Amino acid sequence: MVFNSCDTNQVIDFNDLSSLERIPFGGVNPVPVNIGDQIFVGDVLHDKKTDTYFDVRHFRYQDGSPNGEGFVQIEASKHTGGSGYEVHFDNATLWVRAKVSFDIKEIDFKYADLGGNINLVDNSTWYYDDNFEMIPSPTIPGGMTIKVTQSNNKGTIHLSGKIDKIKFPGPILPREENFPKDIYYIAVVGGGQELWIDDIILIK
Ligand SMILES: [Ca+2]
Ligand SMILES: [Ca+2]
Repeated sequence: MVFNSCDTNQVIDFNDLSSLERIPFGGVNPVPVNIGDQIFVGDVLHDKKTDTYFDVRHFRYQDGSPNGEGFVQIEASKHTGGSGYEVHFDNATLWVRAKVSFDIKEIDFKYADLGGNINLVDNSTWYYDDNFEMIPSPTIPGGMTIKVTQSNNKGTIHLSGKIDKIKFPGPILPREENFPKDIYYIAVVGGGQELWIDDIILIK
């Protein structure tokens, strides 16, 4: 899906390192983000350009148990087909807190799944599966409509339909007590064990 430059959809491409900062667990002072820095569960990744916050949370296994040892990192790896840098997930999920002036109608993102399993949170429903394309479509029980286009381990996810703002469901791990509880998240774009994502587009 292509948007022209006057569209007000919000695109987060992770390409400008000077726009990114990490708020370490338990801290208030942001630190710079360099290529390959591990941003752990409990930390926050902030994109200053779009004023979007990403809470790094645990990866959850099929039985619901959490893995709190994971992290994300910015890489120049080019797995997803996006431009510039992309985000690598190692047993983690990213929760989006976006300060947008419009209701989110659709969400797109590019991904590459090079191993392990994935998480996706559809409103308040957690999914665990081998691959995004195995999530039953088009309408998944949390109420969103999902379209997965995948070829050779990479693809695009398009979410539409009922995209709620959701409240933080409460801390699962001690490090997650750091996250604000009184604000809404627009969605979780997902996470995985050996996953890369890029070009998150929040669509009016
Ligand atoms: Ca990028
Ligand atoms: Ca997989």
